[in-house]
Amino acid sequence: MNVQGSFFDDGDAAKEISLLNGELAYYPQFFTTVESDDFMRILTDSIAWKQESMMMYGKPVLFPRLMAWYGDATSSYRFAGTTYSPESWTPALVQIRERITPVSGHAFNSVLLNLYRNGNDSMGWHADDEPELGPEPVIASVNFGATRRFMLRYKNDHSRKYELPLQHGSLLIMKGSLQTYWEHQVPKTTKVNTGRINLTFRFINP
Ligand SMILES: O=C(O)CCC(=O)C(=O)O
Repeated sequence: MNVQGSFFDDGDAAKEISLLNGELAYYPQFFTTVESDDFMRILTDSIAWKQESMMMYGKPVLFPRLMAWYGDATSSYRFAGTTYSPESWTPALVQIRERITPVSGHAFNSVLLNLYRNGNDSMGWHADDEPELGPEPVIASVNFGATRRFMLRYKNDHSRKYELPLQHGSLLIMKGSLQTYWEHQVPKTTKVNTGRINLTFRFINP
């Protein structure tokens, strides 16, 4: 695979990454290990996880992961053909949001949570470019649990790629025109047998 850039060996310093037509900021140890262990446990136990499905060729197909949608009452979100109404913010989600808001320089009114039970769970290529997110959305992605590969590819030239290992306690901010020009995925892997929770904080235009 032609990976154009990655920083598996770059240590734990925060980084700003400028891609062609897209910006990322990565904070590998945004939360301490103790905080991250606590959030992993609390979110696993307290979130209303569901295995949702989408229609493909007239048949329901289960998403290969568990999901949940939380936020302000006004922040319904439509993706993959279904409109999701938010559950109310929990104390842990409010705490995480308060920590990431000043760094992101952006207000968030909702969060999509994904629980990857092991390496067999995944998310396919897509961009977070739904109209209710606006033209250049700032999306803050928080990660707890197993490290998984976060891969990006340029929409008009799939040989242009980038990838990051999103580790326990990390924060990744996606911004600028990233969602217009790039897609991302979390592929399956046989190397991971443990769970991972990803939270993407968003602002939905009511
Ligand atoms: O799990 C991840 O890191 C990716 C999540 C994602 O792509 C999304 O929520 O749109």
